[in-house]
Amino acid sequence: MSVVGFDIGNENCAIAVAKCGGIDVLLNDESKRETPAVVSFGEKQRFLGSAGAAFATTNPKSTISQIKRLIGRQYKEPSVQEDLKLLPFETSEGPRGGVLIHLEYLGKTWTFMPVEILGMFFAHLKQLTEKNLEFSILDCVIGIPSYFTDLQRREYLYAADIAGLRPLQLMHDCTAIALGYGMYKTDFFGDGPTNVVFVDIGHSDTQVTVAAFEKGEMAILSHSFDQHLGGRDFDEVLFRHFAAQFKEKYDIDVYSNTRASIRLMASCEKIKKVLSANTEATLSIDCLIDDKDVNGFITREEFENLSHELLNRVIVACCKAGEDPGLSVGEIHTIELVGSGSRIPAIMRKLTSLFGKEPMRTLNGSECVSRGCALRCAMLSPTFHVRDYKVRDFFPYSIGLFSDDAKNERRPEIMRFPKGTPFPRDHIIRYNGNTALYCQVLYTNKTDIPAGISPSVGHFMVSPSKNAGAQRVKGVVKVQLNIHGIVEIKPATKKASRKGWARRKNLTFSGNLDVAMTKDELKEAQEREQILTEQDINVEQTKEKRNTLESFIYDTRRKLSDPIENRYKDENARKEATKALQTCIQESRSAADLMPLSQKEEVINECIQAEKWLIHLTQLHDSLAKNATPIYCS
Ligand code: ATP
Ligand code: K
Ligand code: MG
Repeated sequence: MSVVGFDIGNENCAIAVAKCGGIDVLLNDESKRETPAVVSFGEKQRFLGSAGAAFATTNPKSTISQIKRLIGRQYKEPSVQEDLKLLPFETSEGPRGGVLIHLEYLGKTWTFMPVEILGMFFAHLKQLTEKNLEFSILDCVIGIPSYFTDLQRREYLYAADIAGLRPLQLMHDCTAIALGYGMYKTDFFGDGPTNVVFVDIGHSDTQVTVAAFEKGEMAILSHSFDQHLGGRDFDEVLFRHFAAQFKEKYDIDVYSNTRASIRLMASCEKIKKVLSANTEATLSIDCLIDDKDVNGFITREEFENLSHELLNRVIVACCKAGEDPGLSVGEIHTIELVGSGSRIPAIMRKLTSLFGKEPMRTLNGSECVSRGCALRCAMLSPTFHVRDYKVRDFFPYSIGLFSDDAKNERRPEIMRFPKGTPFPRDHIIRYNGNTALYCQVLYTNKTDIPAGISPSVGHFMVSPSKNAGAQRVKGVVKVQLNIHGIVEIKPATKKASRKGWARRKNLTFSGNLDVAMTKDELKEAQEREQILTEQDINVEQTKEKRNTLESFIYDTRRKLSDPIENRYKDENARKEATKALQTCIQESRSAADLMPLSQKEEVINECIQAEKWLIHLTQLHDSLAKNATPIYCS
């Protein structure tokens, strides 16, 4: 029995499973512990994860990466437009203002919502896990950035649904890290809480969380973030630097060429890594544009100067994290640095001078999120017994419920989950009346929510049901900030006002909190996922069939081409081989019947070739047999 934790990074994903013996990080098809978050649409099949990443430069228009950046966001948001500029695939505005991805696949144009692509990727992670564990899985905990909005969280749940996963919780990345940290660390618990700052710098974002640990429990004191600051921004600094240099030196405009841009960006990421271990680095790319080979050189110092502003933003995020709980640096016990984006030495230096002590790297920086999630999943799963450990998380936004009466412009506030609310959390609102109550759910502090994001979470209406007539109806409505940090509203009816009459279902409820996907869209996405998966499986099976066919042909050829004397000795073997080849051809033909047209043709052609060959050999054999004198006859 195992339960699973997924870390979904913008670049790298990790899978951890909790077993009775502890927590393991799984290896993917390439025996790596991290799987690139990529879905590539090839000529006839999709390539996911590591296999997909290989197509980033050769098939850029149909290779979808950085999907996490597009989940639950609006096409027109300026930061989305910035992201899209760097992504080579085609997009447009989709349903409800979201992003729509367009690509060519299997001879036609497809459009996918980011949630569907994420669903495909989740399905891939699920498949990798199942292959490893050799049984199927359903329950999981998935890490999410703490800055995710209601809509982004909902989209994650839909993507999981498309993939056939059941997230017991969407867990804030840093809360997962802190859980893994607190659960196993027992040495520092003295009197009162021990405050630890976790800094996670990934590919596209930075998250900073302060947690207070005590024996048997932990509480998150703050989450802060810069959702547009990660390793890729440092790559971009180098990219701009070299693009300008190459313009001057070689008179080439890298920006004008998608493939060249992708290649230069990949080289910049490489030299960024080189600069983490060396004080200088060189770059050279063959035939970047117009057959021109380019060369570049940069020192670590130059790179740090170019990155000055980015480095300061890491500090800004850390300072914000200390503001909410009102902690001074003296009250911080330790700083733990995770995420591969944090490997730039200047970051360590900056943090050391901010906190007055050097941050630690005691955690495995690329596995700690998935490990924490797996641990959490074990805690939530009834099939595991985990030592009692209390986790109190912190909701980073303030959410308010406002009565949205057309006549009343003031929109009185009905209730609020203030920033920092531990969740899951329920709030009951009482309803007593005979008219409909319209409610708006809004983020109330615009400075907290990511820039460009709509403050609206949604709206809903509660009204007396028709059979209540004109009489006043009493009821309660449960507003919940659920375990995923999503607002849910449920009517919980009590009794009607007439004495002693217990009336159930006397309130009707309608709402539009759930705008991530319509039922039809979800159904369509699930059906498409099934079709696409079948296609992938078919192609894989075709490959297998072809391999078997080829090895059969090879094998039979070897047997049939044995020296003539052996053939007479081993007439049975020859017959068997011939028969086996015939069966193989037959099987391949019937498999081909189920395949899409283009593959069918290929397999049938192979079969025809094999048949011709078989006939030729049989004839050859027969004619030889007629003319030769058997050397040995029993
Ligand atoms: P996110 O958490 O933002 O969604 P992620 O979890 O996929 O993304 P990580 O795997 O933590 O991101 O980090 C990836 C980033 O780390 C990349 O930008 C990569 O270039 C960078 N990186 C990896 N190794 C080094 C290194 N040695 N020096 C500098 N940067 C590095
Ligand atoms: K990661
Ligand atoms: Mg990450």
